[in-house]
Amino acid sequence: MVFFKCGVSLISKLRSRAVQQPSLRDSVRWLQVQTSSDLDLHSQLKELIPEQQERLKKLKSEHGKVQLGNITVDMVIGGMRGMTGLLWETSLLDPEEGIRFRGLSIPECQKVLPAAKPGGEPMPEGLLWLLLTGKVPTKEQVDSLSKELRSRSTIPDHVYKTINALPVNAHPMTQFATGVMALQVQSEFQKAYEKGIHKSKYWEPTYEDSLNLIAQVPVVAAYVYRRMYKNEQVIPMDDSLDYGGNFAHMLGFDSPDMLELMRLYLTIHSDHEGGNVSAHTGHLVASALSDPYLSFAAALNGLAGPLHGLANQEVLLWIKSVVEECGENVTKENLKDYVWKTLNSGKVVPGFGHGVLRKTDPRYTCQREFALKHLPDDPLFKLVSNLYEVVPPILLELGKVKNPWPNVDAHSGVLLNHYGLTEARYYTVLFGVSRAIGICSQLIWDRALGLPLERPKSVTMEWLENYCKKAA
Ligand code: NMX
Ligand code: MLT
Repeated sequence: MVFFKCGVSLISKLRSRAVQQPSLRDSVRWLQVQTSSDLDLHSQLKELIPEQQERLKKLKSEHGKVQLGNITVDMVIGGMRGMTGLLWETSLLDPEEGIRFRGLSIPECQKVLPAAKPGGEPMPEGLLWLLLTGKVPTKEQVDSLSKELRSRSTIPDHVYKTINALPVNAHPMTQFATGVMALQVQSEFQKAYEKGIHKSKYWEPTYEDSLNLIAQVPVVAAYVYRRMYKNEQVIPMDDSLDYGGNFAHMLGFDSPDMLELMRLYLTIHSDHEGGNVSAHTGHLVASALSDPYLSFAAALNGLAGPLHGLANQEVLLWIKSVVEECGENVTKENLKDYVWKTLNSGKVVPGFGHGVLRKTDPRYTCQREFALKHLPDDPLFKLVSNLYEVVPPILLELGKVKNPWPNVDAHSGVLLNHYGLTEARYYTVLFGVSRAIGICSQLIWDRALGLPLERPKSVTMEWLENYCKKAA
């Protein structure tokens, strides 16, 4: 019996495409139609974990010595770009096509994941279920998970007091990461480890911490927003709302379109395979058996850098500076001049370029589609559309940029701004709330599969020089 919104046809289509595309075949192989009516995510995982443990054991014993290409000096000194060195089960990034969550692209997720309203955007709880189990959940399962997350969302009072100890104008990411660190006090993993727990059971308290963390980050994030920008007037959770809808509500935005935007936003920012700075940081810190709170707080500190998640803030501030200097109806010629002015002052054009992607980010495209549907006449959206035409040729002209196309951050700010969330410095917190879903999902699997301490080898320049001399 199949409990699945769009029926078997889409999965059949995916499977037949997977047969034609070997890269897709591996990711889709694990994706299954949800065949159980069990509403409990934990019992689903309990069933899946032994299978996947066996799969990893077999991979190690049968193929452990297979070589995966060659590592070059460029890769060693160039931020490990292009070096395959991490196991990350929840998603896989193709440079041309973009992200796939457990084998499903963003448009496919938009089709098959349950929505809060008919034909609406996917619910992030559904994506969480997909990332954790590799299965598309039913609407009933997603509703049950929404309820469970609400039941886990109570924040201990000391968390608010800890945030309040910071100046109210401290960067929102500093306040948010501080709040996450304060939540750590309740870690079930830490308690279990202190008591003594067998390593085969690590995933269970990690699961508890992860679901609690995912449930609580929107509440902490909304508190930071209301503290900073709305005279500390906190809005309580609405028990009738889902995860994404509730987050928008607690921030103070109740229009149905903003609720839909938040569901889409939290879904698409959640996971981007393992090598990006935040996911990799979370995974690295967790590899020392640090609990999910410690690991995720570390990830947030990476996300707060301007080359990574802070770029969403930088994009809107940059766009506003364009408007300030050139007006809202800026011509393409003036835009070109402004882009060159930015580059000539030694800065990057925020929202463009990527460490892996070599085409327009599908997360940009789906936000553009949202804008075309809901706010086609917004002046800043028009400006973003013009930038899509103006920036890539200029970046190509520079001759060194590997990907001149827009990334996820090029678009998110103008959508939020349109619905009244105008405080750009806050935007990276939204990215962070979403990323808890991806990082924690993988972390549960890190523990279930018993992944080891991460500890790559480093060398000095002298070592490299000597090595290259010998190799010449
Ligand atoms: N504007 C100006 N220069 C750029 C840009 C850009 N948007 N993108 C890349 N370059 C430069 C880069 O700084 C480097 O210059 P140099 O050799 O002088 O150091 C050169 O082009 C080669 O860089 P790439 O190999 O193309 O890119 P890399 O993988 O090193 O970096 C980013 C990727 C995303 C850090 C880079 O494209 C960038 O700085 N983009 C703007 C910031 C941004 O939008 N970040 C958000 C990324 C997505 N996210 O959410 O994390
Ligand atoms: C992300 O979502 O993490 C960014 O696109 C950066 C990356 O993937 O490297």
